Amino acid sequence: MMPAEAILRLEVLPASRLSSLAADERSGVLGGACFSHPALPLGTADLPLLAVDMVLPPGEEAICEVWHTAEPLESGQHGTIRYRQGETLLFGCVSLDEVAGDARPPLQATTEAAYQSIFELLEARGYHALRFWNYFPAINQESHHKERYRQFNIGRQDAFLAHGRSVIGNVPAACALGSAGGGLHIAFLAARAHVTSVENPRQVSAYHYPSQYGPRSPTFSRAGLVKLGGRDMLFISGTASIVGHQTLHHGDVATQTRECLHNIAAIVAEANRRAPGADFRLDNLAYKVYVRQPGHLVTVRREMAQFIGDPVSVIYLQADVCRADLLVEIEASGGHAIGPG
Ligand code: 3EB
Repeated sequence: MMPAEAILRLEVLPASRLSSLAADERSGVLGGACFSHPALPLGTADLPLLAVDMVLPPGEEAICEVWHTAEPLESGQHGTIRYRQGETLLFGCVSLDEVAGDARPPLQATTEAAYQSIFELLEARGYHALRFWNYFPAINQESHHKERYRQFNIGRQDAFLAHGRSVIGNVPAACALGSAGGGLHIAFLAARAHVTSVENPRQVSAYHYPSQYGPRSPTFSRAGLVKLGGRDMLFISGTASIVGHQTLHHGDVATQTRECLHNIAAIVAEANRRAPGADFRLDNLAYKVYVRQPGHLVTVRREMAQFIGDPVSVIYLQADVCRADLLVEIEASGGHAIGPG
């Protein structure tokens, strides 16, 4: 008998293979994101695939993260959001130019509008946000007397507040990285299931960061835990070399990488405590690693191998991280199937 297709599967594949996905494979694609420099015209308007301008390691091809599901799917559009939904899962993406409409910085206004529109969609269809991926250029640059990451945080939090959502506690997992160009890009995964936020006992919750990091704390949890198709799945937010609320190991990428991995290990332990049957382990997660300086890649790869061994899936990208003193950020997910179908 053929094994039943998993309710959620992550496949990492070269962008060049996207166009040759067979019709039966395409029908099961929930959505995803492709990374290349410059961003590729994907020619997949029927699927919510985000095209992000991000630099890959030397010699590496444009790469896509594609989420597949066994659920029958339908595509749709809500304003500028492209999405695809099944009975229990929804994936959406939106790419917007930053436009000034009023006195607010354009990035802040665009972020708030994008999140408001996403929340409208999720509320109308009864899905809970599980994981957001946020990408926009010049994340550490200042404009309108404020760092752009801080502008983003204000816009995001205002959208949560406008929709009567809590900005502490049960908030979605996320990451926010600097892209090499383009506008504001957001992808999100949502489920018709209860989502549990997981925090890291080694870190102050990001939504409680003190105001020295910005007038509004970032609205994200350290991880989201959800049970889908009888399986526990874990979505770990972008994780950096932060203990308490402080950046550790300034200028030392090897130690920062190890601190990231200690933090991920702590989140995994916390998730296993909440979902005792799950058995999340560092070596059965799929990783995405964002390295600020291309010259640090060799060191980060070595530290990853030393700490984890041979993880089932890793993507390396070059991106600016949301604090100028952070050299590396690592995200991960597990519990879903990983690899080609
Ligand atoms: C940190 O822990 C590092 O603003 O959505 C990690 C994950 C970070 C998500 C976000 C930011 C975000 O504060 C930065």
